[in-house]
Amino acid sequence: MGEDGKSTGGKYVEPGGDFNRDQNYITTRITVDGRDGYPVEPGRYRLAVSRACPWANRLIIVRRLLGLEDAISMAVAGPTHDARSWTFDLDPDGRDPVLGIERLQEAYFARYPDYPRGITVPAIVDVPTGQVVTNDYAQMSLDLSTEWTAYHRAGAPQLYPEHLRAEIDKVNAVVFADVNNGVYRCGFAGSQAAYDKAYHRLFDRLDWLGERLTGQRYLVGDTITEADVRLFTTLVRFDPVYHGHFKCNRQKLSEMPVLWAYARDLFQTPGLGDTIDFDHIKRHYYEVHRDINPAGVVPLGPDLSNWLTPHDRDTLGGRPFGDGTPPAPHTPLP
Ligand SMILES: N[C@@H](CCC(=O)N[C@@H](CS)C(=O)NCC(=O)O)C(=O)O
Repeated sequence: MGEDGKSTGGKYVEPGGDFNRDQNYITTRITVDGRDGYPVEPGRYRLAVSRACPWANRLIIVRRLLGLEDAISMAVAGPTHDARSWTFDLDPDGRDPVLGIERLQEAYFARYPDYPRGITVPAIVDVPTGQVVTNDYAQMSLDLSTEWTAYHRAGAPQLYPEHLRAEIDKVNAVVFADVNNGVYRCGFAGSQAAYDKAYHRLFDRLDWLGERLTGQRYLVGDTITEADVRLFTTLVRFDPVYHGHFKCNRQKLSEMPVLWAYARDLFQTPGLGDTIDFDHIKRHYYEVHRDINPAGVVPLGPDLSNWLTPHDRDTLGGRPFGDGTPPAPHTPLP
């Protein structure tokens, strides 16, 4: 929270100009044994997201790939927000129909009346009490894979298989630092030196990822894992937002052949591309970040029809869902 009570989403710029992300989360976990007071229980929890947000997008994808739609319902906030953060303005009367609230802030304050940090998505809310359980997005998606197994659909893929966890964790750590958060570090840099450093760090890592993905279809092993989901939600925002708005402009994604084909392959895989709403994505960043885009003008481009062009990544082998199956077509999200 900023000094004026404005939610900052846990972001601030240090005196030297470096962007810093507040990584203190509500770390309560929903587990099979309920050790934090919140046992896995179908129908009890509601996942609050915005389709604009890359961190929330991961949860939307993982929930869908694992077939947890009936076990965990979803509240979808609109793409933009004001100083008090996310609102349920897509719902007919501006209220989430299950939680009965207009703002996600209400669920945070129900748990912690003086909650001092950003009101962020994704968050999981305990429906009976209306309280936020967790906003720890990284742990949340791993827990959907490992704690909610009893409610996975038949044919759900293994997104965090035990034998690959160490490697997935390693890749996730560098992808978070240099790419997922790296684009923000470029966009919110408060000095030339901080921007230069962030830019090189981002593109060096993208080069590294491009090399890694030249001979293999997915980041770890031969199936889609949590690591691919995390990289995908940043890549899909690259050309419409990060290239311009965040000045990540050495190349567009569509000018980096390997990463571009990799991203298109994932985009065209059921459960990934069908969660993407480019309009929400663009409106969120360009309208909300008035500090770096004061007029709030949303660019009309780029032309995004290129996402559906052939990628030829299947020639590398790989089995997107391993021994599992793709998710069924879904009801479109709001
Ligand atoms: N809380 C996480 C990720 C979630 C996050 O930053 N979500 C953004 C949207 S992409 C948000 O909810 N911002 C709310 C705000 O700025 O008020 C973090 O900051 O590392």
